[in-house]
Amino acid sequence: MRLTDARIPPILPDFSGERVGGSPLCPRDPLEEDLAMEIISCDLEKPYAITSDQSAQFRRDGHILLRGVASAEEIEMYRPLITGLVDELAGSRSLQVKVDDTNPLFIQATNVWLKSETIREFIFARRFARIAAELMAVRGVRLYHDQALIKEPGGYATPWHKDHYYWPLATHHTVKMWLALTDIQVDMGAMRFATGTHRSGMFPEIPISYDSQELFDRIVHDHKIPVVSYSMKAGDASFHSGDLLHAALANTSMQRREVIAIIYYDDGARVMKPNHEHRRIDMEEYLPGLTTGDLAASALNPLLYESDH
Ligand SMILES: O=C(O)CCC(=O)C(=O)O
Repeated sequence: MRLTDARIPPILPDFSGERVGGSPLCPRDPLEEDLAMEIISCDLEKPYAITSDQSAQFRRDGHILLRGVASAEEIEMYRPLITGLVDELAGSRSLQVKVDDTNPLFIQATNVWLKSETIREFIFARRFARIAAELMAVRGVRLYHDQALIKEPGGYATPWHKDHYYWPLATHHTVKMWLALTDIQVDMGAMRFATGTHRSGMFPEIPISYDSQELFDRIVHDHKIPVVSYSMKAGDASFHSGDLLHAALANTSMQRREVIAIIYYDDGARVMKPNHEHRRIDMEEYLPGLTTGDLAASALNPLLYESDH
C-alpha cells in the first residue's frame, strides 16, 4: 500500500486526556471487509507477560531484551507500511542523521503515527505501552514520540549518549522500546548498552558527538562497565531507560537494519525547564504548546496505557 499525506487526518485528534487504542475499537464488526487486519490490530491489546524478575532486572541494569514482543504476522503487516513511509519521506527530504555533519549514522523519521491511521494502531499498541509501564513500575504511560530508525549497509556507529539529555521531561521514568522489524545480527548495527549507567553520576550531560564517544568510551573502559549487545529476531524488542548510556555499532553487513522505536514516560510527569537548546527544540516539537511546569500531556502525548488497579 502506498501511503501519502492524504492519510493524515485533517484535524489531529486530541488524545491528550483519554486512554486511546483498544476498546471500544475492539472487537469490531466481524462483517467488516478487512477482517485479518482487524484481528491483528485487536491482538495488539493482548498483554505480554512481564515477570517481577524482569521488571527488577530492567530497573537494576537499565535495559532488557524481550523476545517476541510483536508476532511474525504483526511484523509482516506493519513493517512494509513503516519502511514504505520512511522511503517515501526520504525521497522528498533528507532524513539522514549525522554527527558533526559528517558520517551518516541512520535514517530517522519521527512521529510516523501522524502519517497513517494503520501505523498509528501499531505505535499506540496497548501491549507495548503496558510493558513499558510494568518495567518502570508506574501506573500509566504516555507517548513522547516514535522514531523509525533505518541503518543502511555502511551506516556508521552511533556514538555513546543518553537520550534523556534531549528530553525536557522532569522524571526518571522514561524508556525507549527499540523493536526489530527485521532480524538484526550484531554486525548490522546492534545497540550497545552500558549496564547500570542509568544510576551513575560519572557521565557529564553532553550531546551526542564524536567527543561524547571518546569521553564516554574512556569512562566505560576505565571503570570496566559491562557492555551488552544482542542479536535479535524480527519482533524482539529491547527497552532501555532514557538515563542509560548506550550506542550502536556500525552496519558492516550488506543488509538494511530496520527498527521502530517508541518512547514512553510516566503519566503525571511535568515539563522541566529546558536548560539547553536541544531540550528547547524537543519541547517545541514533541510537547507543543506546553511550558515549564505543565503536565507533559500535549495533543501529541496520548495516554497509551493505564493500569486498572
Ligand atoms: O539506532 C541507532 O543506531 C541508535 C539509536 C539510538 O541510540 C537511540 O535511538 O537513542
